[in-house]
Amino acid sequence: MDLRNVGGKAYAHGVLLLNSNGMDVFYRGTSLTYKVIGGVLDFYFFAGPTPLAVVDQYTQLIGRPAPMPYWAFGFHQCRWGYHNLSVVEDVVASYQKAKIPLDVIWNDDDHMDGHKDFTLNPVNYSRPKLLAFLEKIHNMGMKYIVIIDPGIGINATYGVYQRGLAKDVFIKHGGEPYIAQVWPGAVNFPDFLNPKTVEWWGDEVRRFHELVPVDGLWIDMNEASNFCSGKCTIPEGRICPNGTGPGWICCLDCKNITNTRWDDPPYKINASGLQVPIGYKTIATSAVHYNGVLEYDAHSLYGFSQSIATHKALQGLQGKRPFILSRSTYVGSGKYVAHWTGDNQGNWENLKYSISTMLNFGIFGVPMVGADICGFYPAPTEELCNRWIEVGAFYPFSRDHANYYSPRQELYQWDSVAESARNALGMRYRLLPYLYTLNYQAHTTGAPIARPLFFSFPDYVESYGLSTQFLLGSGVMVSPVLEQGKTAVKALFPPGTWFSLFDMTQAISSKGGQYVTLDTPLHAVNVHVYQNIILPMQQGGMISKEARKTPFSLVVTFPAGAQEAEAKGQLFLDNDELPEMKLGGGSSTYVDFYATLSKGQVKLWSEVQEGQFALQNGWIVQKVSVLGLGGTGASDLEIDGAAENVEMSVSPQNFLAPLSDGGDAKSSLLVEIGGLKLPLGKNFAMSWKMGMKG
Ligand code: MIG
Repeated sequence: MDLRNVGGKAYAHGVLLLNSNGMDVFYRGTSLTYKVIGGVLDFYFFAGPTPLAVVDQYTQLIGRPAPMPYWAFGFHQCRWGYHNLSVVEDVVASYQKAKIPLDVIWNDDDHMDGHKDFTLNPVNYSRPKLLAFLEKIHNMGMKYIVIIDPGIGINATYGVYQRGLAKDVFIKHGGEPYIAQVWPGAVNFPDFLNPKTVEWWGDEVRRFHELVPVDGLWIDMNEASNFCSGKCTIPEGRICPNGTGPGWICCLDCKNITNTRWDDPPYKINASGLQVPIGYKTIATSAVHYNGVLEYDAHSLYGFSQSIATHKALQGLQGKRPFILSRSTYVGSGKYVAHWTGDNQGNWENLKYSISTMLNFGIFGVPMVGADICGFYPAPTEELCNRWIEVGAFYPFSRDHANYYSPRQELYQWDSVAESARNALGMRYRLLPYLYTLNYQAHTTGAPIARPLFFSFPDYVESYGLSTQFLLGSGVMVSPVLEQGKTAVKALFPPGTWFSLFDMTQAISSKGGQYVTLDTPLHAVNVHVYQNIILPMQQGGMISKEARKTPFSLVVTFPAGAQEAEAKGQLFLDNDELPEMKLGGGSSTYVDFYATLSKGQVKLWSEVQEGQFALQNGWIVQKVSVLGLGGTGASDLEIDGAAENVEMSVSPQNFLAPLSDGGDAKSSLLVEIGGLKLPLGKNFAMSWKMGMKG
C-alpha cells in the first residue's frame, strides 16, 4: 500500500503481485523491484483513494477476513511444556483466583503421544480425565485449543499415518512419499493440494474431535518446517529423538539435491538472509504435489492449503464457526485463519515490533492477529511483562504463550503483572462488543481491526510513519509504554478531541494535532477515544460468555467546545456459533447509533435492523455518557423508550493543558444518564438541553 500526500490531500493505492514462487522484493522509496523465480506476473492494482478503500478492494479480490467466534476475542493462555493435565487445571484455577479474565486454555504438543498429531498421551493427558476437565470448563463457557503440525509420523502402528498412506495423501519425491523430520521423528507431509488429502484430513480431524472435543485448532510449523534438508532416508537401526532429547537435530540420512534447477535455481533468493539452498529446512523444491505441481511453485501455498483444509474440516464437524490459528500465511489466509507472529523474543524491541507486525497483517487481510504476550523466549522481566500485557490486551488476538525452555509467565505469576492485566484486560472485556463489531466490519469490508493512525487521519502526514501507537477501529487509540524504565509516553494526538477511556473526565484537544506527554505509571495504559464516535461497551467480566450478558453503555463523544456536532457508532451482535456472520435470518442484530448537538440541544437515537435477536437475548442500554459538551448544565431530559429511576449527572471535564497551540479546550461537560432500560433490539430516542451562559 502506498500513501502519499499531494498538495495537502492524501492518496492511497495498492499493488499485489499474486505469485507463489520464491521472490526478492526491493523497496527503495521511489521504486519497487520484484525478482521472481517462476510463475505468472499476475499484477493487481487497487485504486483507493483511502487506506480503507484499498483494503476493501484488496479483500474483495483475495477473500474477506473470517468471522471469529465471540470467545476468540477473550484472553488466551498457552505455553509449551504444560507437562500434564493437572498443570493446565492449576493454570485455569490460578487465573480465577487472581481475578484475571480467561476465555481459552491451550495445549502445545504436551498432550500428544510421542508428538504424534491427533493423539493423547495416555499417562499425562489420560482421556477420561481430560474429558472431565473439558466438561467442567465448557460448562463455564471456556474453550480449549490444541496444536497440530503438518508432519505425520512414519509409524507402522499409527492409524493417522496408515490411513494417509493407504489413501496416498503425501507429497512425493522420486515417486515415493517425501521424508522429512519434525517432532515425531521421520514424517511425511500431507499434500493439501490433493482433494483426497483434504478428505482424509477432514476425517482425521473428525476422529480427533470424537476423542477430544476441542474448540479450535492451532496449525504450526506449516511453512513447512523441516529439521532436515534435501533428500532423506530413515537410517536403519538409528532411533530418531522422540521428544526426550533435542528433537530438532536432523537424525535422518540426507543428501543435498543439486542436480535440478528446482533445487538449485540460477537466481538465489535471499531466503532467511542465509546463503543456503532454497529448500533448506523445508520440503525439497523438486518434490511433487498432486497433478505434478512442483514444490518449487507451491511452497508458499503450503500453510494456506492446510488452512483451507482445516477450515473445511472444522466447519463440517458440528456446523460451527471455526477458529484456526496458523503460523504460515499467504494472500487470502485471513478468510480462513487467525495468525500469531511466531517465535518472538521477550525483549523491549520485540514488544515494539509486535505493533508494526500486527498493523501489517491488518492491511494484509488477516486482522485477527497478535504476538506471544511477554515474548516466546527468553524469560521476560517482570516490568516487560507488565508493559506487554498492556499492549497485548489490545491485540485483536490476545494470547500469552511461552517456550518450553522459558520459566512460567502466566499473568498471575507476578502480583504486579496481575494488576496490570486486571486493568488492561478489564478494559478489553468492556470493549468486547466493539471488538466484535470490528470483526463484522472486517468480514464485510476488509477494514482492519487494529489500524495504523493514518487509516483515520490520512491527511495528517505526521501520523504516517507511526507504529508505537495504534487504533482499534476508527477511533480508539492505544498509546502504550514500550521502553524500559519509562513511566511516561510521548504520544501523538491527531487534530481534534480525545477522551481517556479509563477516566472520561480527562481529555486532550488540539487544533493541529501534536505530541503530548502522558503520565503512565506501571499499571496504566493510555486508551483514548476520538470525537464524533458512539462506542458500545458492556460491563466486562472474567469470561466473555458472562461479559456478553451484561447491560450496555454508550460512550458518545463530541469535539470539545463545538456548537454543532454529530457522532455515530455501530453494533453487531449475533449467534457466534453459526458459521456465517451476517445480517438476516433472525440470528443477528445490527444497530446504528446517532447523536447530534445543535443549538444547545443533544439528541441521541438508535436505528435497529433485525432487532429480534437482541430482544430475545434481553440486552438493554443502561447508561449513556456524553463527552465534550459545552454549557453550564443539562435539563429537560426526554426519553422515548423504557426508563425508570433515570439519573442524570453532570461533571466537568479536565483538559490536559497547556498545549503548544493553545489547545482547543473550552470548558466542557460530561453528562451521564444512568438507570435506563432501553431494549437494544428496539429503536430508542432521547434528548436534552444544555444550559448556556448568559
Ligand atoms: O519447533 O510446538 O512457533 O509457538 O510453542 C518449535 C512448539 C515448534 C513453534 C511455534 C511455537 C510452539 C513450538 N513450535
